[in-house]
Amino acid sequence: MATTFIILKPDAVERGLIGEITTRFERRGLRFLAFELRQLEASLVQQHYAEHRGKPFYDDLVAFLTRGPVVVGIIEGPAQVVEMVRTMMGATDSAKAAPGTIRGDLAMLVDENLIHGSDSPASAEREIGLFFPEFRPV
Ligand code: DAT
Ligand code: MG
Repeated sequence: MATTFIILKPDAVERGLIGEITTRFERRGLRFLAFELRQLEASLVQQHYAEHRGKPFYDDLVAFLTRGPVVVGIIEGPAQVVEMVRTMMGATDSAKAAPGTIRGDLAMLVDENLIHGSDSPASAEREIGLFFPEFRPV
């Protein structure tokens, strides 16, 4: 088994899509090990998205992630769970995301794209450490 990290972004919470998105993961057979509604501090979002610092969309990205509550979660699944969750999310630009994916079914913008999911096992470990410093896999 392996774990990955997700954020249901403020647009998902505002639009009442927490249940819809969560259900997709649960119906797939994946399991939440942590699931929490939180208002994020800009400093934490900046650390989380450090790889994008300096890009034209960076400031708007941080403002977006802090404009309202998000859900942060840890998902457990098979060894490929990081990739499974990324596939279920769809392409970053929701307008190009395939039907059947979360972004392809429920969103149409590149910035307000509903969900973050770790992009590699190393990112998952780093992000779980940032958002759930107390978490220890059992
Ligand atoms: P992903 O969230 O699919 O991992 P990413 O890590 O490349 O995508 O970018 C992080 C977030 O930044 C993304 O979910 C939305 C925003 N973003 C990325 N590219 C963007 C762009 N060209 N214009 C506006 N926002 C963008
Ligand atoms: Mg990313």
